[in-house]
Amino acid sequence: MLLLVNQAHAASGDTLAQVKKKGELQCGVSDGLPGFSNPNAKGTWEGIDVEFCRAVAAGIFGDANKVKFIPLNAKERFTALQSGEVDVLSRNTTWTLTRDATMGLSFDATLYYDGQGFLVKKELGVKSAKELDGASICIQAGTTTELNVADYFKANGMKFTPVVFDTSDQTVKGFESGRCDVLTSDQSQLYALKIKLAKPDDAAVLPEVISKEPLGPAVRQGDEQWSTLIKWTLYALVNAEEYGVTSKNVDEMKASSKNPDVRRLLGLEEPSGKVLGLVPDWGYQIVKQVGNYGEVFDKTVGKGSPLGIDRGVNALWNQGGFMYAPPIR
Ligand SMILES: N[C@@H](CCC(=O)N[C@@H](CS)C(=O)NCC(=O)O)C(=O)O
Repeated sequence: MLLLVNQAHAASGDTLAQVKKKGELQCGVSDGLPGFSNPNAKGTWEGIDVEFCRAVAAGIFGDANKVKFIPLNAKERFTALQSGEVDVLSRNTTWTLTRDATMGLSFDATLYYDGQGFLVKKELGVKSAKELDGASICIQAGTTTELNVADYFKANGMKFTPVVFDTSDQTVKGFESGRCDVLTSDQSQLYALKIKLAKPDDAAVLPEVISKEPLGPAVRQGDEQWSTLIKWTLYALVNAEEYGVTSKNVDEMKASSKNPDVRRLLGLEEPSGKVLGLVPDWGYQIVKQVGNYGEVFDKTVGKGSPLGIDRGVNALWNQGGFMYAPPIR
């Protein structure tokens, strides 16, 4: 019965109305992955995927805290979204053709451009993934990781033994306890997982990146208003960085900026957040409460975080990266 109700809800295309009625956004995140979505010592969720949901809530409610985080492992995540258990999946999930076209899901924007890599024990003396013929490899079930590693070994005429786990904790423990020679996952996650190891310096990330992993939010297909709102939340974060609006200067910008791009972002000129069904000053609320894309990147996965990842291709388009948002006008 619950499933029927949820399916009806999913099909009716009124996710925004349902979320407003509930008074909170239900956001599907990982079971715990530093930098992306991970509860801190106080039990508060942190990470770039978490901040994205907080930005969505800031736009809907004017309050970034109106989010309930629902941890999901890789295998459960799509069912949770399809059945209506979560309103949005923000869980280091790769946008692929099969997921977009055949699962009743919609991927509309990329929050973090990633690619798959390998973590090896230094004692193996391996310097390249091409030297991994015959290796045993710890992988998480239900991921693109599982599929890509098979492709890579096949393409390079090599063999491997998969050692498959359901959660990242189990995968790391498997690697640490010697169940496998190598751990493979999205590269960003290798940095996150490496810091979880008892002896992080005994492991090394190999140079090869074997796939494209555009990670971003997914929603149910068939609710255009919701898809639009989700992607424009990301565009607000990115545009804010491009226009130099930060959580620190946003009040000053609101009071004195004459730049029409900034004024529209902050809801001072039309079109305001109302066209998305959001609070009129959606951009102001997002930047004030969550920060711009660069600030979010920095504190979660970037140089201001334990992961210390470079912006790389996740830099703005005008700084050599891929982050490009359509104009707010
Ligand atoms: N981006 C890939 C991999 C996603 C994935 O689940 N990676 C694992 C490897 S670290 C993970 O995040 N685990 C955390 C968890 O199970 O909650 C996908 O969408 O399939």
